Amino acid sequence: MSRIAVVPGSFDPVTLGHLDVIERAANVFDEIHVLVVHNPGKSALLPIAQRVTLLEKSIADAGLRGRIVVTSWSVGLLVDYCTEVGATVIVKGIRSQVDLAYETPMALVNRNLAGVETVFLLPDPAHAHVSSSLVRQVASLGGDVSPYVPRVVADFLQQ
Ligand code: COD
Repeated sequence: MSRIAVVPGSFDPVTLGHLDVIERAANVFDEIHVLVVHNPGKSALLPIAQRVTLLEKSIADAGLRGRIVVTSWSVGLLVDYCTEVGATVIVKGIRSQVDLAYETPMALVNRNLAGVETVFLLPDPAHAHVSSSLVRQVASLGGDVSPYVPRVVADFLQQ
């Protein structure tokens, strides 16, 4: 039986930290669904469809191996998507104790709701300080975001 894992996020925009986690997940699981989900707690920069396009191009440019699907979800719980596609695992990237404290209650609720387990992966320390909100801030003030994001994202934000 092939193991499907969902890597969810706002990806607003995708960063090198996200890509690192997606690659690590693809090395562990048979099939990865990178899922763009609206986070109501954050004010968005990019429309969902744009985030999906930038993710697809970034994953292709990075030459990531394995079966990786990019899509979005806006009609219910994250675990509803997992059930729909037969995914048994959610993968989250953990940069710090703050991420762990934020993600742990969600992981427990997702397990209670649908029996979906959460696997936490540690990124390359080189990307551990990178976040989409930092990228949005640097870009909005005219700074160079190329050290933090895939080339296609840097080019897009520069336009
Ligand atoms: N290195 C490693 N990991 C990273 C990095 C980095 N540099 N940057 C981000 N990450 C990780 C984050 O820790 C997170 O795990 C993931 O990548 C996505 O990050 P973001 O910022 O793009 O997305 P978020 O944090 O806004 O997450 C949005 C979700 C929709 C995924 C989240 O809110 C969620 O899981 N919602 C569940 C909705 C639901 O069903 N709720 C009910 C039960 S809990």
